[in-house]
Amino acid sequence: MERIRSSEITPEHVYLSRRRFMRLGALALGSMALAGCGGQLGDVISQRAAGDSSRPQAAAEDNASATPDVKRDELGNPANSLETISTYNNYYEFTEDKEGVAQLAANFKAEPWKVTVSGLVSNPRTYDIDDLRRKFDQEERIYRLRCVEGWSMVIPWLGFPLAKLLKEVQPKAEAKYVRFESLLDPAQYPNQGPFSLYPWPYTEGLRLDEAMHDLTLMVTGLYGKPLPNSNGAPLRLAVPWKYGFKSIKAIVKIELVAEQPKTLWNTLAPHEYGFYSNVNPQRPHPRWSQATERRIGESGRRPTLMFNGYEKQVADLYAGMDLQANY
Ligand SMILES: Nc1nc2c(c(=O)[nH]1)N[C@H]1C(S)=C(S)[C@@H](COP(=O)(O)O)O[C@H]1N2
Ligand SMILES: [Mo]
Repeated sequence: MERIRSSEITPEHVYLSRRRFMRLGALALGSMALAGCGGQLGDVISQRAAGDSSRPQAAAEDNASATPDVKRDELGNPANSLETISTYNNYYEFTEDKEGVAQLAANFKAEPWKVTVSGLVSNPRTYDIDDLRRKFDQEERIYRLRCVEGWSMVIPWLGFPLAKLLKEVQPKAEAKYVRFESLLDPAQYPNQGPFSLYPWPYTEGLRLDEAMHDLTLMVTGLYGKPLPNSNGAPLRLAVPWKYGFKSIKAIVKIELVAEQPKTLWNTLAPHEYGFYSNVNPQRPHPRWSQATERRIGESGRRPTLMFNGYEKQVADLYAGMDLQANY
């Protein structure tokens, strides 16, 4: 199991913690909240200190890079292990603690499951997860996942291009965006309780041409097996050239719409999490640099690649667009 030092990343939810702190304000809670704050500031500082200088060393024991049959992405990067991929997760419906998700998700009810595809389409449909598995050939795609927090993994997903599903429902001419919605179920998700400050359900969105791009994958599994609950079973998205939060988990609704949809992170902190959120090493997050990342399983940091290394495939989508303004 890889060792993952939390001091090297700055969580997405710090903004929210700060807001919560300001809202609560109460003196009695002051010291507690400050302790949390200090820890997060410490994280930012140590991340800065880690800097760009340290070269990534050979992939760690976990990646089994010495093993000849290890799966690799098209750049030769070894995939992370199933163990690591399924036990280091961002899944805020359960908890903000990455290493706590898997346990809380152990009894999640991922079947039966239905997903509705509706909105500006000629042929709206509701699919059972088994329909999707049967109807569309499941292919393996080994993608890099780059979290906006500054860490990354290599994951052998199993799934099918979203474009195949969208073609079946036949988007109307007015459809310009796709809106995705995750499950809302406080009985299953401890962090969807009455005191949660998140605007649940988790929502995301893509422009229609992004959604139709061949790299955009509807994911039903990984390492050739059904998707672990902690990775968003039974159905999630993988959009490898965008920051990880765009790859929404536990999808129950897909809607074709005319206007750019609101999304959870963009609603919470629009200056930090733009609608596009394409991986861009030249555009720092307001609270940290995006120039480098830590590949889980490696020591040191590696340079972050434009569009997460998928520039050749996707740059055309953004021809003529100001990528600093449209972040
Ligand atoms: N529904 C939902 N989808 C989500 C999230 C979440 O909290 N809830 N977290 C996002 C973030 S921030 C990341 S980095 C990836 C992590 O995916 P993984 O745990 O499979 O690596 O899922 C994304 N999809
Ligand atoms: Mo993330």
